[in-house]
Parts: sequence; C-alpha cells; structure tokens
Amino acid sequence: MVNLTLYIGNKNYSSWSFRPWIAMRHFDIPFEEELVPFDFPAGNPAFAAFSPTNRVPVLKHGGLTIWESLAILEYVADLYPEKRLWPDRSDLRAHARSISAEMLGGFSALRSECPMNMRREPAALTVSDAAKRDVARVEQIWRECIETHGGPYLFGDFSIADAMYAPVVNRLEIYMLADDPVAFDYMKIMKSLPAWREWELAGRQEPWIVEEDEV
Ligand SMILES: N[C@@H](CCC(=O)N[C@@H](CS)C(=O)NCC(=O)O)C(=O)O
Repeated sequence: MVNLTLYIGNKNYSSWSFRPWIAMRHFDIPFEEELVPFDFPAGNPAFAAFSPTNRVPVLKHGGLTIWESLAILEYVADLYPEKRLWPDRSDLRAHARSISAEMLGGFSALRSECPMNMRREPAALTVSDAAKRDVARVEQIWRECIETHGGPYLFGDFSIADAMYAPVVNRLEIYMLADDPVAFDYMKIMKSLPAWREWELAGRQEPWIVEEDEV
C-alpha cells in the first residue's frame, strides 16, 4: 500500500494545489490529504513545518518530500506507470510536457490578475493586454491539442497536461475571458469531471476569505 500525503492550501484559491490533487483523484491514486489554509497576506507560517519553499503543494512519501506541482505529478506518474498519467506516445508525451512546463513558468499576467476562485460567480473582468495575450496563448494551445488529437481532453484521454491547465479553466470561466468555441467545449468537459466537482464543492464550502484573491 503506497502511503502518500498531499499537503494543499485552500480548495477555493490554491491553484497549484489543485493540479496534483485533480490528477491523483481522477486516476484513483490513494492519498491522504492535509489541507493547511492560507488566510494570511502571504501564505501561512505553518507551511514551513512541511514545505521547503513555504508553499503548497507538497507530497510526502515516507521520508521523501517532493515539492513543485509538476515534480509531484512526475513522481506519481513514475509510481503508477499503469495509470498512464502521461500520454503513451513519446511525441505526445513530449508535447504534453512542453505545455505543462510552459504553464509552470509562464502566464504570469493571467495568474496574477485573475486568481482562481471556485466560489466566484462568472462576471467579466477588464484585464491588461499582457493577460489578454496569455489568454490567447492558452486558447491556441488548447485548440492545437484538441484539433490534432481529437479531444475531448488535450491529448485524447485526461493527462497531467489537463491537470496543469485546470485552474486556467476556472479563470477563463469566472472572469469571462474565453472566446473560442473549442475552449468552451473543453472547459465544459473539464468542469464535469467528478474530481473537479468534488474539489469545487469543497472549495465553495470553505470559510476562509483571502481579500487579495477576491478581485
Ligand atoms: N511553482 C510552485 C508554486 C507554488 C505556490 O506558489 N503555491 C501557493 C499556493 S497556490 C502558495 O503556497 N502560496 C503561499 C505563499 O506564497 O506564501 C508549484 O508549482 O507548486
């Protein structure tokens, strides 16, 4: 029995926590969840007890600590090769890893101006040109993947790449930023995943309000 513990932040706001969580839940990977909320202006001092970066998510496996969402997902994919968290074909896997790394390092305007917020009802937000360029790039990535591989997820079946873009689905939805029909279809299918619905429901029921994330 694999003994994994995933440390996460608030389900309403913690976009980086959402990425490994939705993949692990979707692929039915057993894990304990430790939710340590941030309701302080900068995270939560309690993160220091388990996280080398004072950030979430963090995965613990016995004496091993893994941080950074994509590193966590890579580790889980290695632990459970039969679950096929990445696409089987090496060219698709390379593409999936490229767009996942692009998410990790990019889209800073979209991420800073438009925080993930599971509780927020959709309402249009005026964003900067940089954020508009980020949205256009996200839609381009989704369109290329879905048109090339046939959907419904980015590489056919759900993979780590979809998990990496899951918080962006919420952002495009709640700030009404999408304008591509392919994006709308993709967002709909992502939001109908049982794992998505479980996370969203829990996030909506949380008591914590982080003012800086309420735009
Ligand atoms: N690159 C990191 C980002 C982690 C991150 O920024 N997490 C946020 C929560 S979504 C956090 O812990 N913030 C607390 C803080 O900045 O103090 C990853 O992929 O895991």
